[in-house]
Amino acid sequence: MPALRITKLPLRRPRLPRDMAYPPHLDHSTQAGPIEPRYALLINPFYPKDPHASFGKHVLTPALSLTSIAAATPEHWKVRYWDENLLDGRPPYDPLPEVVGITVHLTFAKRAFELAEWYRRRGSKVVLGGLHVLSCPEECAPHADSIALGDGVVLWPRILAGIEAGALQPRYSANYDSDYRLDPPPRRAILPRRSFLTTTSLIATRGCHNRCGFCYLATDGLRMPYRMRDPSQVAAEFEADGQPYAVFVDNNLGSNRRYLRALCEALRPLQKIWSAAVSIDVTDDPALIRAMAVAGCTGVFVGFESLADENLAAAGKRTPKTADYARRCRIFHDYGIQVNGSFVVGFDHDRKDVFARTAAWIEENRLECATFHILTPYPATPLFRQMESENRLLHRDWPLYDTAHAVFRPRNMSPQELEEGYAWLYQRLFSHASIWRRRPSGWQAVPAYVAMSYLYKRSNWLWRFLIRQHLVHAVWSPLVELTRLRHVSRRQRLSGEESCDRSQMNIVTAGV
Ligand code: B12
Ligand code: SF4
Repeated sequence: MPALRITKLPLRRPRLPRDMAYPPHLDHSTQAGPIEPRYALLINPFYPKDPHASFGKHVLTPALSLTSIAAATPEHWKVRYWDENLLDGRPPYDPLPEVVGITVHLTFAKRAFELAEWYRRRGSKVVLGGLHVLSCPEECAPHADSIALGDGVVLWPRILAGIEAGALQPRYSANYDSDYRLDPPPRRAILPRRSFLTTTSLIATRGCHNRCGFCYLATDGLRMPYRMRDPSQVAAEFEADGQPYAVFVDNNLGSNRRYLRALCEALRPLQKIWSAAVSIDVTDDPALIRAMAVAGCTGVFVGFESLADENLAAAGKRTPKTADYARRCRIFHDYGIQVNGSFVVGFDHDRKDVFARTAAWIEENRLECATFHILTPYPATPLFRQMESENRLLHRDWPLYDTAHAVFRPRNMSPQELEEGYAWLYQRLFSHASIWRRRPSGWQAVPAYVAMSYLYKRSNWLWRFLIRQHLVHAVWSPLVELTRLRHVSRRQRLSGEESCDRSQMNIVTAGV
């Protein structure tokens, strides 16, 4: 492993443009229009962007929360989607919607509450739903006319019926144990297509076979049994959205291998490409990795979390030994699938050398992309309770629980050292030297790899402009289409016994 020292790069604090740091102003003197009955406005609130990471990450693919509840909206309701992160200004208010549905995560809960107050004062009914409402209902309830705990696809029609009848309840709850196959396909037609690399966020499964103590799936009160949609439904949705590239937002598409194999069979005839999050144990079965590649998988987002077995054991993650991770990455690479590794820093067994060791490992194994997170105890998870009982939480300032800030006292370094190490990791991995070190082995693939890397990792100044001008899709399109064409032309070879080089995949593998 190359000897990388954290001091090799001078730490820079990148500039964060104002509209990436703060939400649009909500003027309290603004006169709103009249209330339009049976009009529902669905809002994804603004959250500040991490200047160390790529701004492009936030416009790869939309979350499915709002399009899923839009699909469950009765036909006599008009639905509009508004994502504040697309930098188009504040959400619309003329006419005023009869109901405003807001999705809430802890990092943007404060903004969600501000929006809720603004609309409620003017007479709209406000409904809050999403992960943070489930983990902190008592905190959210005072800010809404109604809160939705759990599956919005089940709850939203009930909520709208309550509004129509003038009998809206303050709280609605639903488990996630409905038959997933009966859910309508998310309503992607309400999305602004020019604003995302692809609007085809797909979800095939719900839940995960693991229960890591730091994961949101371990939240108290969240019961998410493993559920699957029919592979043919998923393929039909992919086809219907008309985009060449899809991103699976499943927690772990590899949780059930038999299912993944069937899904690959259904996706294969589409001649399209896709990426997905999987856990590394999926490589137990190399034939399945080949099936994924043949079905159009160009990239996987892998939650390695840590390169130390002790950390993974303490978090309760069932996973192969970390010493075997490199071999397993090669299996993806051998089938032309690029790897975006997700790493968490700040575990109890992490010392100050964790940053340099992680960077060296990523470079040695030529991971095309990597995403870093500071360990973050999400409220109502086992990790949160542990930190609380050990008196290690520094505060409960939720906007800083964004995995870019140290919100607890780490065991073997100071919070400041943890934040600096995290910043260093991004700086290192986004550096010219590191991008070059991780280039694909086949020279034909290098120009497109370099183009992708520079666009994604070194162009934050450009991303702001592209987002504001609605040029995100246009800029990615040629790279996506080139990747798809190369991939399709190589499938013949992929479906044979031999593996292939890494030269056909060049678009970034989306992941959080
Ligand atoms: C797509 C995605 C993204 C996208 C888009 C994010 C966005 N806000 O628009 C991108 C890549 C930009 C992204 C970025 C980040 N993400 Co993200 N992301 C996801 C992912 C993979 C899928 C979300 C999704 O579509 N789920 C499927 C939908 C259908 O489920 P749902 O959102 O829960 O919605 C259902 C219910 O909650 C409810 N509901 C939701 N909203 C509403 C609203 C109303 C009115 C009603 C009635 C019901 C309702 O109904 C829906 C249907 O049942 C999830 C993991 C996952 N699989 O959920 C992580 C996840 C949400 N992300 C997470 C994180 C940490 C981040 C980042 C902070 C990471 C980082 N440091 O960069 C950033 C920043 C974003 C932020 N501040 O929130 C965490 C959140 C943890 C937590 N407890 O808050 C998750 C859970 C991943 C994880 N395993 O830890 N992310
Ligand atoms: S493997 Fe990933 S999705 Fe599954 S519980 Fe662990 S962190 Fe969550």
